[in-house]
Amino acid sequence: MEIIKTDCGLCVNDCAIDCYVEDGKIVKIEGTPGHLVNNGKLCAKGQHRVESVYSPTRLKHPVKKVDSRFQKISWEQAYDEIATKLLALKEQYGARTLFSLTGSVGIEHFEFAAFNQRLTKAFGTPNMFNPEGMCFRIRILARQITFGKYVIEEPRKAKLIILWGHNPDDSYFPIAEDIRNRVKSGDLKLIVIDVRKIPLAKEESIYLQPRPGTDAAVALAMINVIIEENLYDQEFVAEWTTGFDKLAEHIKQYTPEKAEEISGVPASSIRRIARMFANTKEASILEGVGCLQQYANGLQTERCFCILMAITGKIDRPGGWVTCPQIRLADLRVPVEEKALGYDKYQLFHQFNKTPPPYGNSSMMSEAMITGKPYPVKALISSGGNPAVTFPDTKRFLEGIKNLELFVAIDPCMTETTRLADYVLPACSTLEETGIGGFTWCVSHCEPFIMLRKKAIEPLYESKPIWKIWSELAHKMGYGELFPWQTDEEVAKHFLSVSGITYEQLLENPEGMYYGTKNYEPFKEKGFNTESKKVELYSARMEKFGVPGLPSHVEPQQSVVANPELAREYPETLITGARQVEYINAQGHEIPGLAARIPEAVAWIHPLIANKYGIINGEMVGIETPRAMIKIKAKVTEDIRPGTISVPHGWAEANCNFLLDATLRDEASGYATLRGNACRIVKLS
Ligand SMILES: Nc1nc2c(c(=O)[nH]1)N[C@H]1C(S)=C(S)[C@@H](COP(=O)(O)OP(=O)(O)OC[C@H]3O[C@@H](n4cnc5c(=O)[nH]c(N)nc54)[C@H](O)[C@@H]3O)O[C@H]1N2
Ligand SMILES: Nc1nc2c(c(=O)[nH]1)N[C@H]1C(S)=C(S)[C@@H](COP(=O)(O)OP(=O)(O)OC[C@H]3O[C@@H](n4cnc5c(=O)[nH]c(N)nc54)[C@H](O)[C@@H]3O)O[C@H]1N2
Ligand code: SF4
Ligand SMILES: [Mo]
Repeated sequence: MEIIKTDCGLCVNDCAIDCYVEDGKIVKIEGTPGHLVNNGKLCAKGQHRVESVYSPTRLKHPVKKVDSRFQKISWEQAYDEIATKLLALKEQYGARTLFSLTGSVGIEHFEFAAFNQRLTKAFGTPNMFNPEGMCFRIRILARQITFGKYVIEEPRKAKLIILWGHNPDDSYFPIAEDIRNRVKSGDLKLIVIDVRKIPLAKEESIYLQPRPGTDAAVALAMINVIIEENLYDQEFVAEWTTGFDKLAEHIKQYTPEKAEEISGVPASSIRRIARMFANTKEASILEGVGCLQQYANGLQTERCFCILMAITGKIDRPGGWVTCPQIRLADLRVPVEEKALGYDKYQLFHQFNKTPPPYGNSSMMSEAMITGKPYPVKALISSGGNPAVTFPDTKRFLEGIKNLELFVAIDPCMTETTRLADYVLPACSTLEETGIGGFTWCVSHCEPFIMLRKKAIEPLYESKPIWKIWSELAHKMGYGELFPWQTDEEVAKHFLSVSGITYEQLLENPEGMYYGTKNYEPFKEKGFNTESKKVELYSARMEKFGVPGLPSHVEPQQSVVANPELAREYPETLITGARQVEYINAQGHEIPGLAARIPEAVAWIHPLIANKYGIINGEMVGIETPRAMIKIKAKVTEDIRPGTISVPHGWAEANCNFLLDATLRDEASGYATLRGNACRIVKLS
């Protein structure tokens, strides 16, 4: 039996695994013992990784829809027909008529997004959509605005962590384990700010439960306390920040009492945590990856966190938010003149950095497909995502794709989205191709560490690596010279060619290797990468794009305060998408071992609210918003704020995205509001 050391590749945690292969078949997967990322452990999904590779939903060959039924076709025929149709549509409507959409896999698999971008840009369309246009890109942007770079959390060195809208037990288990162990041993103090009483809030911790979408008010009041009580790092603020006076003036209105009125968090608790946070040198805000950004005030909430970290002197210092060198990999993008959807409307998002993000605003995608404005959209290629379940405002997405003349879906599995397509192309899973994996600089590991994601078995059935699918299609479309690579190895070598490390080095280090070292306080040598070379507490550049240079509290559009009339009909507040460790977004539901653990979607409802509607635990209920109603099982629990209903995402049969309205957005970034919406419960029996 051969053991291949690679990374799980199912989610951004990039856990290291040992893949046991016998006669070309994976027979067992274990966590790599002692590995820096996951220390030999796997989450529930990782434990069932073999079943996900051999899932009964795997696509075996390309198919084409004829008279509403899928017919098997050859790769050759699929490429020929798709290429011919795309070029004809370009001729008729212009290149922008093609939208390309990748899901979360397009973020986590480097090659995936890069090849997609290369082909769409060669075609001439700027319109690629990606969860980055609704997931964590604006958290990066807020940090770039403030610090001129993306500094990241270093939680393993922190002595105090504010876990803010983040439940790593479900979404980032390796860091949850570290937090739990260190809280137990007394090495770490923990503050949890969450609408739900998450498992870590039940450890030794301070737990605060704000009204959904009011976190900025709490953070602003913390800044108020820290400034009023002179708890800030005076030396750092004087030497390394700009705009402090403006901030001090602006913040006066946000007293803890005012924040209590807005958020429901007691003023005394805000004072207490502000003091603890300011007085602990090695302290960090560790927030949800997408969560708090997916509110009406998403970008500015992140700015509040940036300011809190900065004025207390926690930037580029151990345990705070630090600079972790990012590996440089070859850039495959081809320049394109046209501007992506949303470029003019959400200028800060698109135009703040010299290089615009390679994404359009996902929240505007369905609208454009439906209305044909600003231009007709006639083709969509969806890969590594399941937008029919995961994109907000499902009804409008389904309406939009009816207007397409060509819909191609690429995925290893048959999903709710691939079923809607005209052509479906089978991609192999990450355990069937070699590529760059194991990025640990990005989320909660904070190490300049990389490993090769190695092929354990040959692509199953007729499936192919995603880069190859894009390349072969490109050759058919006449862009062949831009895609000279023939093998996984050649592609990986090309990406690494500018990185300073070689493919061979990665092979020699099968469990991964460091490619650099972290330096603390690099600003002492070079300053910060902003125009002023300092941390910009107040940002004049934001104002240039029509966005306030200092953050304020902004109510969710449909909250009781913002829209009391609506609240009379829909008095509760919906939050969606709290993660579940068993599933990754909409993936994994077909795996028996996982389905046995959580067989169906459940909505969390506080007993007080359940009583109001006469609902008992386990009863099927309707959750209704002005957009739609879904049926889901009630979980009556005291672990959620009264008046807030939490519905998970990724469940096709109880799809919370039917409930959402993608035209409700964060005005600074164009991100759709995935939480804080008005809802009510409907008793069904
Ligand atoms: N209401 C609500 N909606 C949300 C969210 C929320 O919190 N609330 N969260 C949003 C966020 S943050 C995100 S990131 C999105 C995620 O949304 P998606 O990315 O659309 O969700 P997934 O179900 O992970 O879809 C990934 C797809 O990739 C396929 N896949 C897996 N591995 C591979 C591979 O190796 N190669 C290829 N080609 N394909 C592969 C899987 O089969 C699956 O169909 O959902 C968003 N939607
Ligand atoms: N197992 C698993 N892991 C995943 C994923 C998955 O689907 N499954 N998805 C991956 C992806 S794409 C992403 S983006 C990340 C998401 O990761 P995170 O964004 O960190 O999501 P969660 O860990 O669910 O934590 C969000 C928490 O925020 C709380 N919350 C909701 N609204 C508010 C609010 O207004 N204020 C406060 N203070 N708290 C609030 C919720 O109750 C929940 O506990 O996870 C990634 N990891
Ligand atoms: S957290 Fe689970 S799914 Fe994600 S990489 Fe690790 S084992 Fe795989
Ligand atoms: Mo995400």
